[in-house]
Amino acid sequence: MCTDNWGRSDRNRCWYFIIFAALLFILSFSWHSLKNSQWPPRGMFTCKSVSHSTSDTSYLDQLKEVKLQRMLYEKPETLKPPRTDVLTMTPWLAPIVWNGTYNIDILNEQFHRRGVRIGLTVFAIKKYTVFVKTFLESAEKFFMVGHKVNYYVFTDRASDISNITLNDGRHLVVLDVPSYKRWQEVSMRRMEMIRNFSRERFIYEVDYLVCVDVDMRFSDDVGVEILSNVFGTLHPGFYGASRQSFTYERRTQSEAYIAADEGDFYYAGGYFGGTVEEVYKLTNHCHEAMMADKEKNIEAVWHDESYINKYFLYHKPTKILSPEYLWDNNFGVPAMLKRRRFVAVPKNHAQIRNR
Ligand code: 5GW
Ligand code: MN
Repeated sequence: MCTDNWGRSDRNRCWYFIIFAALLFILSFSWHSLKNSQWPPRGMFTCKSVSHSTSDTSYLDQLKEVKLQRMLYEKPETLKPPRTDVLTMTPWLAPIVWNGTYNIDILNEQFHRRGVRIGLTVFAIKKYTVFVKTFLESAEKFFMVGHKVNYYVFTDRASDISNITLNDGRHLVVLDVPSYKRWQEVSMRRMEMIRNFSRERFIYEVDYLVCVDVDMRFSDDVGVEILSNVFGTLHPGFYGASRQSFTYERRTQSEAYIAADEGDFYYAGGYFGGTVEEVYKLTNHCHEAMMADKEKNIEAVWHDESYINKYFLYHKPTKILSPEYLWDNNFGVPAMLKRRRFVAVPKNHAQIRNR
């Protein structure tokens, strides 16, 4: 078309035409993309087709239906909340579990249909083996009754753990672990050990972990209402306290440091849990923070509890247990406390803690 024997004006006209055609091409694609909100427009560049499956069936077609049975219960009342005396929801929409806020029949049905397995971890190092029998016997009566439960007892004195008879679907696993000389370290090293066993064992055996102190007894139901991705428990001594009176770590050098103008709740070190994956993340984070502090020759004021509080400040729990789930009768029985489900066993500090 633009051959040499054409005149100068012909050649110019030819170039104008090419530029005009190119503009038209670009404009038409722009219009196309505006109309279809797709850029680049299909076919503009050669593009590998995105295919997730070679057949006509999708992963979604294989999903099993989890359907509840017909159940009879009182309807929830939008304008009549079951509890008005306590906070039942955090500002990040995590439920705080109090008596009266949930229907255990609905929850049991849901968790049974999923066939959920629960691991309960507890440490009995040195003389604390004396607490194991009461702990396990009371758990058989009240903890996750009717569900699959593995008790994991971490101890340095396996021969002191007597075999108690367990109900169907429940197993006792005694795990040999080292003891540490300082009691602070006995308490803090729980994080490392739960982390290690989560990776090596728990992830293959259970869906959720519940990690608690052993110097306790169950005295009322503790069921699947506590389960969630990652949960903490309100400390019985601080549920009504101000931010300033929380005993967070206040030294800026520590990994557990929390500023005076931060903090949601004061969580207890002796009761947390969640999926094995989330408990792995929590315990790994806390253990690493403790090791970083150890390098700096600093140990947080309330040991593992301080690090958990820091963790939950920046990794908000998806559920929180009220002090019904962790009580000490030294605090009396306030009106808001309708049930005492898990209560501290009084201990003779001088006798139990030496050696
Ligand atoms: C020993 C001396 C002082 C503090 C703790 C211990 C200790 C704790 C121990 O010798 N052996 C042991 O297994 N523990 C574990 O750490 C227990 O599971 C215990 O429940 C947990 C936390 O220690 P506690 O229960 O004495 O802490 P508080 O704050 O509930 O009194
Ligand atoms: Mn305790």
